[in-house]
Amino acid sequence: MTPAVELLTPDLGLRDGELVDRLRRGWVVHGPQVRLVHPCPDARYYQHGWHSWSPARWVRIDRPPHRVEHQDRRLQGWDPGLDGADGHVSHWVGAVELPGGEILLLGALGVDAHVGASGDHLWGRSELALDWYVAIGPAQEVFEDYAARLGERLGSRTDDPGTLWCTWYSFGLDLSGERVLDVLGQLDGWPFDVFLVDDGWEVGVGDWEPNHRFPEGMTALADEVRATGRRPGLWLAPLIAHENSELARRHPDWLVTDAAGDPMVAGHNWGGRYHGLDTTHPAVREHLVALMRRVVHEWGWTYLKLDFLYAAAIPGWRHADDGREAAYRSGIELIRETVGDDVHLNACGAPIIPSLGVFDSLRIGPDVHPVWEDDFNARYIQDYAAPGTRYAVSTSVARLWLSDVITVDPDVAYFRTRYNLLRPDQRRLLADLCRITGFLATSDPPDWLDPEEATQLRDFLTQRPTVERLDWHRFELDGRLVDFSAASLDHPVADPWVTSGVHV
Ligand code: 9PG
Repeated sequence: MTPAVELLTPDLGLRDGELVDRLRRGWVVHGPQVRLVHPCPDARYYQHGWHSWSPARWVRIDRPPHRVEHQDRRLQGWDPGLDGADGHVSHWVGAVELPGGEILLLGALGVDAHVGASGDHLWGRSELALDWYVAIGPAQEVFEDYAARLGERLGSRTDDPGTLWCTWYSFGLDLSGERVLDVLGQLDGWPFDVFLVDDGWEVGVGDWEPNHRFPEGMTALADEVRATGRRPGLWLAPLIAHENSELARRHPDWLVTDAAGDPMVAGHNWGGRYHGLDTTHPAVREHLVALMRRVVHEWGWTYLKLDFLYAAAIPGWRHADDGREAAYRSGIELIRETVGDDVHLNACGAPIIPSLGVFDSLRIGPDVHPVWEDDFNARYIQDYAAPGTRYAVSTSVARLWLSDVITVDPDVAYFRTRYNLLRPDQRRLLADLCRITGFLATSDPPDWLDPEEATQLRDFLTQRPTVERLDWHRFELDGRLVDFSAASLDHPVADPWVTSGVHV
């Protein structure tokens, strides 16, 4: 069936048949707004969240939009700039399933743009006029095509950092130089290329100096890592400042503010509020250059996980006002320029499309967790940006189409049963997702693993299975079927009898 797509942008002057032909080949239209009328009000809509942790999935257009309303909703990935928007809203890209199984996709070829679906139309809006990609075809093909066009506009940058060991998912903030050296010792003989010191080493979020638990200092620690033949990796959140940080106290004018000049709250963590830095402010730009020079050129860390990045793109007042995602992008471009091309930059909590072409790898889902889904969360608020292996797998699978333009990071896999409530099949699904992306990371310390778990981890790090994608959720790994439907938070295809017991 040929869908009756009506494209209501000015001056197209095309009749329907001609239009559909063009859309099958993929088409670029220009303007601040696009409206596409489609014949499928009860179909599913591909909703794409703002940053790494925000959900991406297929939702039914005729279900009420699901928004998490609590004080942390910014952190949870809902862009407050979209409050009041009608229907289901997306960032940069959305798509509708058409009868017969193909999709109609509308995607911005630039930043500061939104897409939404309500009733029988798909709309796109941006603050400034920009190019939009519109296409009809099989889902994977159309998404990959869109990604290729994005790559042409924003740049594409992929880099396999190799196998990675990260402190976060075993030790969290309970970190010290001593503990880091202990794990480094345990990893002797294990094939890890990168050793990543995650959150917990710093004096404060905004104050990027080692705390008292790291008396050896960051240069000596990077040297210790390098001496084991691994690349030293460090976590930092350079675009935020905690309310208690010295940076926030000394330089309130460096922060994104409200109209009254008070710092905007970008989220809550580390026992308080944190704010986003105004990356258009000349003093902030000087500060970022000095910080990156210190971490990379003075201390010697060459893999950086830059986190909570969305905070530099929240709505608010800035020194220069050319769009908030454009402001973010000018900040990360400055970081890239400062560190050079050889440093691997990993983006986390990052607005997705504005990060392309600058970062080497990008977290495409929320945090994994030694729990499939939190019971309270699943039952009551259904916040899919929260830590939970189900949420991480579901969102990451829905963003695999980005793989050609940036190395995608689905977070770490678990092999341990210690301190872990994941069932064996849930652990395997997560590890299979990591194998599919080729991003191979864990936080399991060898001394937490029994011999069988250790073998599984070693296989994970050393085997590179051939991957074939069968459809949106199903893959073959060395001929073995892997089906992500069990983790998926997609709404089922229209079925009037399925009304209870499903996620909103
Ligand atoms: C370090 C961690 C790890 C992790 C990141 C990020 O409060 N929160 O809602 C919240 C969300 C995400 C989060 C931490 C807290 O995780 O994704 O890998 O680096 O920061 O603090």
